[in-house]
Amino acid sequence: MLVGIVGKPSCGKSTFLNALTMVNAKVGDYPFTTVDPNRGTAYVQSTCVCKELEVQDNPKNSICTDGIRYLPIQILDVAGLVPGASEGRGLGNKFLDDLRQADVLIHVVDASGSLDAEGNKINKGSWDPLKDVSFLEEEIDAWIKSIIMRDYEVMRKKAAAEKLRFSILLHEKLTGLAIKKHHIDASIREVGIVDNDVNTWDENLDTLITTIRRKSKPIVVVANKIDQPTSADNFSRMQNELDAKVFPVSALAEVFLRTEHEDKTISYKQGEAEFTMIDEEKLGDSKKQLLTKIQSDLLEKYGSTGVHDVLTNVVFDLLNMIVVYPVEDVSKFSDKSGNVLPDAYLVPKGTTAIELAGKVHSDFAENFIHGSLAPSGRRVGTDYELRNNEVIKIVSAVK
Ligand SMILES: Nc1nc2c(ncn2[C@@H]2O[C@H](COP(=O)(O)OP(=O)(O)OP(=O)(O)O)[C@@H](O)[C@H]2O)c(=O)[nH]1
Ligand SMILES: [Mg+2]
Repeated sequence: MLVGIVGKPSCGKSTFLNALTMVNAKVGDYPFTTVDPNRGTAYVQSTCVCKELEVQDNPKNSICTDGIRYLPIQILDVAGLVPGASEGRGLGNKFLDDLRQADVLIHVVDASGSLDAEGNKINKGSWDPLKDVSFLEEEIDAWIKSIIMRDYEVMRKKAAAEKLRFSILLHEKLTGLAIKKHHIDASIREVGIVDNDVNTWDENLDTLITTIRRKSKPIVVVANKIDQPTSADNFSRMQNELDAKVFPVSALAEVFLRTEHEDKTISYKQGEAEFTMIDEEKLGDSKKQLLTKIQSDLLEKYGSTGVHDVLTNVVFDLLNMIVVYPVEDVSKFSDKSGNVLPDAYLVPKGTTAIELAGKVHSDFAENFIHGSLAPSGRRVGTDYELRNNEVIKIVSAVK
């Protein structure tokens, strides 16, 4: 799974990536600080099944601390997007091409309304952040359309001559954008296009593209810079007027708290509503004042800096993921080498035993015999739908 961070220049994308991952991507108060994308690994939290099973685990592909599993998620922070990017403005299609593989987008918006469409500083509060949301959606749609239009006539002719289904040609065209066949099929049904009637496509193409984009690259909105005085009102308007889920966030405050935690001046755990001061002398007066302000204006008001709530929501609500634990030994919950609950997999809700087998090893799906659930040992077949925190052995003919 790849999460893309998008938004106009200087809205705080790289700061948000740093807040999630602490990778130290370059941050600057001028547009296009980021040109080449920055990648990082963030960790989403889930209650580990080790607690329920009362075992001590030895995680391999994830981390477990105090009964909480931390599962790695790949995050990509790209260059800023300006209106007209799909026609080459700003860094143009480079930005968009970097996003090809993203399965979901986090749209970082400057909620304080202090940057114009191009990310230049303007008077505080003088820009309406709601406009950023529609701009971005329109740009992504225009980009997908430009890819389709390159071969639209050829596709049309081919479909008419060979009586082919449009969805198959469209999938071939869009597969490089991590757009799956089921996204296209569901969108065609929703828009009411007749798959093998070319004439019904033309008039519905724009609606179809928007529908495909919503399904294949869903967006959550981050109302960033919520620490600024002009942000609160904009945030409530965004919450009321947008279809997307909106989160109040201060990426800068999260980076500050985590840096101080690493410096051992405070004790702070990601996502929490409080911190404790450890070394007041080392902190000094100005940092102490800033911390008091963060406590009263941000943590007490919004419950946290918001950064981690966004990731949790993306993974478990928007993408509807569950966590499952494949093992080799159902009585010990271990792999071949005896590691207990070594791997935790994030899979979409509704994933079947055979689909999980394919994710663990492609040969396992082809040679699937059955699944065995732990601790009961109950046998399940190919179509068995996995539940959250299921521990399962895949039994296959492959040794
Ligand atoms: N007050 C405040 N400032 C922030 C916050 N997040 C980022 N900033 C500031 O916004 C400016 C731009 O931050 P970046 O993270 O470089 O923004 P970007 O979106 O990556 O910018 P480009 O790479 O140029 O597209 C910097 O001066 C940051 O310190 C925040 O939550 N609150
Ligand atoms: Mg950046």
